[in-house]
Amino acid sequence: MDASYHFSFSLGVVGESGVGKSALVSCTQPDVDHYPTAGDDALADHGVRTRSHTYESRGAKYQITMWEVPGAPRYLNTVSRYAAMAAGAAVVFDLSRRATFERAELWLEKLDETSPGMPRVLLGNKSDLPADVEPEEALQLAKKYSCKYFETCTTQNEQVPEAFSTLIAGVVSQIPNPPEPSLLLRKRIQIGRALAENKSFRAALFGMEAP
Ligand SMILES: Nc1nc2c(ncn2[C@@H]2O[C@H](COP(=O)(O)OP(=O)(O)OP(=O)(O)O)[C@@H](O)[C@H]2O)c(=O)[nH]1
Ligand SMILES: [Mg+2]
Repeated sequence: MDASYHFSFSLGVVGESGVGKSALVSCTQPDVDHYPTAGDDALADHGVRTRSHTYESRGAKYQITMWEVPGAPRYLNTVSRYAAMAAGAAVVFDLSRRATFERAELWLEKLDETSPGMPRVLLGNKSDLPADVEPEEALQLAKKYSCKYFETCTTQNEQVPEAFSTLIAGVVSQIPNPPEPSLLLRKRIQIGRALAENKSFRAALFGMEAP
């Protein structure tokens, strides 16, 4: 794991079983080997899978940990526990299976309960398949929960980078200037080792003179 980041935070990927959460995480992190989920999940960690990567923007390095909770109903409470630690979340449904769209609102509500105002995106995945959900309906749901909507396809990596960049930008834009630790913690963003140890960078961020 790269310890040279300035900030770190986690993002949740939630939604019904089989909508493509694991595929989306793999798409975002192509260098990491595929990992098992769903039926073959180890119950010891409540089926939660986490993976980290670094992301750079405007000279700052972020360590981003993505976690995915399997879509089976027995994991709904696990989501709340993890959502309480996340800085942002993607709620995913399968465009070709209407029932998963109807359940997406439950996941959005659940996130609102634990993390009101947290940056989120709504993803209608599998845009390569015949759609069972009208774009207007999904846009309306996204509007109700103040999030952006993307139609993604993991097999062709369509709209996946755009969707996660938007989510990450939403989190990054909440970093206060100066990055006061208690405000950061409220947004579930941690200060990384690079920021803690790099006095000149920290000084610039805090608007102080470098020693
Ligand atoms: N056609 C199509 N199939 C996809 C797409 N994304 C994922 N899939 C397929 O959908 C199935 C389920 O994908 P997963 O990523 O395992 O779904 P999941 O949401 O992680 O499921 P759980 O872990 O059980 O909650 C797999 O067979 C994927 O190959 C897509 O964009 N288009
Ligand atoms: Mg999965």
